[in-house]
Amino acid sequence: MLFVKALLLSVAPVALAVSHAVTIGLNNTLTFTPNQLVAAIGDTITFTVVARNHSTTTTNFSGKVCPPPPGGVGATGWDSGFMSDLDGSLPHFTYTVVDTLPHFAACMQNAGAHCKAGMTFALNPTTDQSYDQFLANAKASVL
Ligand SMILES: *[C@@H]1O[C@H](CO)[C@@H](O)[C@H](O)[C@H]1NC(C)=O
Ligand SMILES: *[C@@H]1O[C@H](CO)[C@@H](O)[C@H](O)[C@H]1NC(C)=O
Ligand SMILES: *[C@@H]1O[C@H](CO)[C@@H](O)[C@H](O)[C@H]1NC(C)=O
Ligand SMILES: [Cu+2]
Repeated sequence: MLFVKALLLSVAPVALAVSHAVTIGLNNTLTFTPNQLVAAIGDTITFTVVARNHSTTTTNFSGKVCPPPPGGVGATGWDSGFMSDLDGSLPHFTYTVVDTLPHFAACMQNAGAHCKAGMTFALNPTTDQSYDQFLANAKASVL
């Protein structure tokens, strides 16, 4: 019994990276599905555009949320650049999570119009910086 316990402890928890999938433009809408998720360091998030021409680009939680700036906000943020599915190629972009900070992203298409329409996404949002508040900030953003 003691031996079994020791054996179990020795093979104890190895955190396995999870691959998360986010769909951009489902049903030809200005959306990220899901629009928020919790992910751990080492996990990957693959964003796939399934309609039209969009981006996933980090931006500020508040203030001038839209449009997100080229290159994205934050040293550990991301910017897919424009990805067009107008040719049906289902382009995708993969981000590997490197910290536990909240990250807020939006689509930069149409000079921020998609972002302002609510095309937004949050990675590891918090109580203080919630997805719903970010969405409200995006909709209130002055282009
Ligand atoms: C897409 O369409 C399906 C089926 O009608 C619906 O269940 C889903 O909520 C829609 N999603 C979005 C983001 O429009
Ligand atoms: C995607 O959108 C960007 C920005 O509007 C534009 O420059 C680019 O030409 C578009 N791509 C396609 C294939 O239409
Ligand atoms: C984002 O916020 C930072 C810090 O407040 C600011 O310096 C920067 O200009 C903002 N960027 C945009 C695109 O609004
Ligand atoms: Cu868009």
